[in-house]
Amino acid sequence: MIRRRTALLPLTALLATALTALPAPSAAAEEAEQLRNGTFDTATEPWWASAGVAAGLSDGRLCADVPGGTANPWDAAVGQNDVTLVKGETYRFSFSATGTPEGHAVRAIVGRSTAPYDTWFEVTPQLSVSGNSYAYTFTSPVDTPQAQVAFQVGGGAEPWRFCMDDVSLLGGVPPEVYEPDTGPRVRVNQAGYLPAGPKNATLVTGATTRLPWELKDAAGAVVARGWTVPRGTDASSGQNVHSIDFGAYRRAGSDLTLVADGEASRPFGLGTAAYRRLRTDALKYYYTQRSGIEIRDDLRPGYARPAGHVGIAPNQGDTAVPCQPGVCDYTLDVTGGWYDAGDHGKYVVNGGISTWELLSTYERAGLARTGERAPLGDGSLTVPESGNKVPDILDEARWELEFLLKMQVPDGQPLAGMAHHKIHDEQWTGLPLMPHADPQKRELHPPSTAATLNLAATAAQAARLYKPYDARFAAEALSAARKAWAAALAHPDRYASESDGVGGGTYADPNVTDEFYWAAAELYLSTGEKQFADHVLASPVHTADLFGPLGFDWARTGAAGRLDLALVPSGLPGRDKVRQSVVRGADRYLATLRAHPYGMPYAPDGNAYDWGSNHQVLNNAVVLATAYDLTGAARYRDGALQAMDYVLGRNALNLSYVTGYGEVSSHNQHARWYARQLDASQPSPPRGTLAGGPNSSIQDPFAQSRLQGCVGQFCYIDDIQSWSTNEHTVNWNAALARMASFVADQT
Ligand code: 9MR
Repeated sequence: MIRRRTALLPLTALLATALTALPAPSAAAEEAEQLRNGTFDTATEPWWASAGVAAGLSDGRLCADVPGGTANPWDAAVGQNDVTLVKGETYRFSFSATGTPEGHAVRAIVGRSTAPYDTWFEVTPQLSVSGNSYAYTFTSPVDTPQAQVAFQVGGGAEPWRFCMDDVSLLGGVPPEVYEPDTGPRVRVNQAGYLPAGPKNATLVTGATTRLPWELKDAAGAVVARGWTVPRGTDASSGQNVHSIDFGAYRRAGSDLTLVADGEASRPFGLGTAAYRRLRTDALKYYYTQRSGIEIRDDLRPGYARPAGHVGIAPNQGDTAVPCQPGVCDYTLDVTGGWYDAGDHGKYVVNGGISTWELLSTYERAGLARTGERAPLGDGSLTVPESGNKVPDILDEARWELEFLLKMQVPDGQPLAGMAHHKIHDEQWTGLPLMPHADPQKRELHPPSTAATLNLAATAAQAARLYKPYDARFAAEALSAARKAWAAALAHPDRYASESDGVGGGTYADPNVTDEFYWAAAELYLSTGEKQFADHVLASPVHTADLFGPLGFDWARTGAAGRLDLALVPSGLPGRDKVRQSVVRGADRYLATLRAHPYGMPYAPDGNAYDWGSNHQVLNNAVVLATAYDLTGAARYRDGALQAMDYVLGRNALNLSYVTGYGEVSSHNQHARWYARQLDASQPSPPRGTLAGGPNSSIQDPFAQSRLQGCVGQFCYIDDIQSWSTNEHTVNWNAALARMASFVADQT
């Protein structure tokens, strides 16, 4: 819900939400129109129309006859160039428009008028024949004299007519204040609690002394009661809060509510079924992310689509992908794998940690006292390979592994054995865009040491896990891992460039000591060879504290090695110390969680929430879960379970960050092919898709225009344009899958 600054601010005094942290409106810049001739009284100049679009003056408006049969919105457009934008200045972009016949939408953008055509603001409103006025506010992330305002009208099968008038881009306006609709002030895990597990909630209130609470069943009868515990001001939200512990109530049920301070929470259940479903859904997410294969409607109703990037026009790949100019003179078939996120890129760094976390979900299930492999087994995920007698989770991970192997530089080429860092489009594409409809040139980017070690680590891990099912594949993976390891040793400092971020993400990581450690650990666990044990024992990472506030992720992979060395049996000298280090890390996360009124094992320095913070919370929970697996001490299991509460609704926004779980959940994640917010014919992301979550750096213009000055948990918006707070990715969902599997195993 978006309201203007003049809106009443109910409860703000006591909620002390992000609003109070907003900077005072800057000494108002003069409001100034940036567009020329937006009224079309006598002419259409200096507006342009793209080839094939007949545009002209009509009743004091600009009207354009749009041809049918184009593929993408930007294939037909009208616009104006040479617009100046000032970084940090807020603009009101407004226009009126009609579309004839009914049913068309326009993609209105403010972006760069030259390559790489960055888009700084975009909206895609539905048009009507009778006409509407539209107005939006955004803050420019750049200084440039070369912006354009464009109305993209392509992508339709049939010709239609677009008319517009009163087009304005007014600079110097006050930023718009976004006030999230956070619903009832009692915050619970909306997906539910385990009957035998901990049950905690958070109350947002102005009260500073304890208040009574009641737990009500579906019929409204009070089944438990108690007192809140005042916790003061929570740094992660700026709110005054109390915590509620109703763990003594253990009867399974649905539609319970927790009532305190005159407010009833969103409904929740006490049961185990939701977590068994979540384990499956979080893993099923990967099939619809697959590249190079048709997605079947019988397997994922509503998500069918043609195979992406298999060399059928307008796709240009991925069957024979060249390098970026000057990088290599061969092409590679790199079909397959998972698309990384909402984009069509495929990245070895990030594919690696994602594959590891799925493989480790399976590996843990076979090693831990509460682990169960059957729910991950053949037929569990309804993928095309179901029925092949191989656990479905391994079939899914293999889809990515095969791609990772294809990214290895072939024998006889310079840097043979290394892995290309990534493959993606030459330019960023707009939204929505189905994978098979992506017309961009695809390119291989230079090999990197980090990618090579991601390949070595995951292929080595695969070698031990696939052996019972496919000895040939296991052997092939191991030899690729060895080759990659040798290549990384020979080229230990080839880093992906921080500036190689056009058309895809950089995933640049200037420190690969941790990747060396992780790869050596996996190679050791699969081969038992001394050379790898020696590397592990000599690495500074082996004794470093890896369990800091932010936790582990695609760039900080030491923990992947450490957790596996702790969990997977081996003869590593000093293995007890390794296990103790994980338990010590878990103790730290437990202390964080207990001090946190929202009960989460995440309190980043300076309250600076990281990109993808939801998965950082979950990865910290993985450390707690592993400590439980290692020690059997219930406090670690309970800590891991509590971390899930945060992700599933016990948070400042009162929102479940997992699509389809809880009464109110994220469902507009930044996505090119689950883009329902932009195109009603597309689906929302599938059930079990995790949103990235609060990100204090709010890198995208949409978030910048809505969330300036946000505090911690409030740096999030469930809008498809907010790629820095609301994307979905294969690595984030892997953390969700691993935790969902752990929780389901506790039933
Ligand atoms: O999550 C990634 C974040 O940690 C990085 O800082 C950023 C820049 O490399 O990229 C993020 O990942 C994005 C990737 O680059 C491209 N696909 C979508 C990913 C999620 O936004």
